[in-house]
Amino acid sequence: MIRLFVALSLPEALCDELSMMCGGIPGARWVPEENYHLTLRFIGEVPGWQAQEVDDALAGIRAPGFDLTLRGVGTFGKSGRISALWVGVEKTEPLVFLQSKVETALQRGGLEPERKRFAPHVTLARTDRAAPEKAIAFVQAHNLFRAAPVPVDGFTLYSSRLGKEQAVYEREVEYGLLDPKPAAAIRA
Ligand code: 2AM
Repeated sequence: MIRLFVALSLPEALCDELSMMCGGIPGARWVPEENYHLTLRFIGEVPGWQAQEVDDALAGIRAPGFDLTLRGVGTFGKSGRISALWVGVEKTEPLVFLQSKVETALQRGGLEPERKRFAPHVTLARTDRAAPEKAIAFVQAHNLFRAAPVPVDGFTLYSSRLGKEQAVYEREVEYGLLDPKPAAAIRA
């Protein structure tokens, strides 16, 4: 069995920028910079034969590249507990288009439909062992964060091995996106 997910990796300079924000919350488990990513679809544990079908399905995707903009900071959690801190992502049309292509391809590859709504984010920390006030203060301090847009020209099938402290992610396969439409073609 292999644990898989489909995600966008982020350029190193952007990861550096994100990691510079991190720190100052006792008990938080910060995601190591090399693990930052934007999940398009969590797949979970599948047998080897199905991983092959997933790969075949993803390889058939045709979608244009686009610019990705990270902005804002938020939390996941419920009933007064905050489980994660993340940086938000502008939910643009080409990003949603790619995510829906991935979803359709994976269903064709035999996976059950994803029930959760797509909420694009980059997780910075797990905070279930931290004081919620500290996580809230972090959000208030960084809420105006906005990164320069970065070009996205592909997406990645990652495997994940759960470690004691942090998961170990491996880039298994990279898939290219089509050249984005030139501005002149969009105006025409
Ligand atoms: P998260 O960062 O919001 O926790 C690899 O585990 C990636 O898949 C993570 O980015 C994680 O999102 C995402 N993911 C989505 N659903 C998941 C699940 N049920 N279990 C583990 N990871 C999940």
